[in-house]
Amino acid sequence: MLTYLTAGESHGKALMGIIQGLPSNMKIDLLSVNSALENRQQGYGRGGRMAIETDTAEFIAGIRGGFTTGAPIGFLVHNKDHTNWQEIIGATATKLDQKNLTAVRPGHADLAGCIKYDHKDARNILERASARNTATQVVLGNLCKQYLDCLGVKVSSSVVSIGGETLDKKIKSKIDDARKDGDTLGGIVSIKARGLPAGFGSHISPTTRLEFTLTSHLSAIQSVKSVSVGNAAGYAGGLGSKMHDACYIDNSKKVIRKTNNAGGIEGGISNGEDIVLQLVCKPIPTVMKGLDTVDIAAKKATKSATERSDVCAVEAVAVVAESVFAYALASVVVSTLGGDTLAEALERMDKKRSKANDILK
Ligand code: EPS
Repeated sequence: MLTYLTAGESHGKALMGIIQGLPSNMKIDLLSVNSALENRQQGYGRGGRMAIETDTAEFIAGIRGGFTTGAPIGFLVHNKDHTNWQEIIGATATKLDQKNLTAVRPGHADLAGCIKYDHKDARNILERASARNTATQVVLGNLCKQYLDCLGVKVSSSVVSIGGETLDKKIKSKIDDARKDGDTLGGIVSIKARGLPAGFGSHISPTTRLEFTLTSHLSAIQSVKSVSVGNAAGYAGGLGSKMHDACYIDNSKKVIRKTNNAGGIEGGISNGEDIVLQLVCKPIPTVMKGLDTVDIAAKKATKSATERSDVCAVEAVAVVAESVFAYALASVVVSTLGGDTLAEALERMDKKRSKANDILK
């Protein structure tokens, strides 16, 4: 079983993560982990924090001499900005009345979190709710991506649109306008896995369906409000005779398709086509021009608080989504193939692949 746990506050000393269940003897490309972290920091519309941080993973367990040992992999991502927050965030912090946030931001966890955990200062909520934690998901997701890569499965992502625009130039000017106007933007991200053979996930129970695992993890990313599989919008208006992906036989007696509206999943099981999902991301909830809200300390109407923030983080979400997707897919692959070592997983993956290719032979 593949599991992970993360901890850390946005302005705490460091973010941390542990992932357990990856096989032994897998070579880890540490540069790939750090370049994924760097990619997460990029994108037009990111805020001032990204100029402060140079996110890198410090591995402290489970990798020896560049190879996994089979033990839990533990790591830290240090927050450089913590030097400015030492007395405000942390176990020994004393200045608990500084940087309070009481004019709760609609769209953020501030209000619901304060109600749930009985806080009067949303700082206690937002530090953990912040998308800063996605750095840990990028680290562990990149390890999963490398695992899938070893097994011949390639995971990728792309930005489909931002603020309704699809062309780079229009996107940039839309982000510039939003920044000038003290506003924020969301968008759509697409993710894909190529090379996954048929037979992962199962129709036998709702929770064993591949969509269950993939969409539940993806929909829990901070800004994500919907996750769809394949050509969901097309299904809404299309005819069954046109929308379902007809099967044909090629010269080498393999089953092939000419379309992939199903996004590579039928009956909760991978069918050998690319796994394709789309995510809709909301605009960042810290809106500089302020939204109508309430101050939970002063108990009166006001405008929402403004923290330093991003105007648009959709490009970063693509990197995060790719990582979370890699984890979710790897968790299904690990459960299906098992294997303590990478060699065992590889042998079982080969068998799965030949089984799918040989159905007509
Ligand atoms: C983020 C770090 C945060 C924000 C952003 C994501 O840093 P700071 O709060 O110090 O500016 O830039 O978080 C949010 C937009 C949010 O709503 O929490 C990061 O590392 O990605």
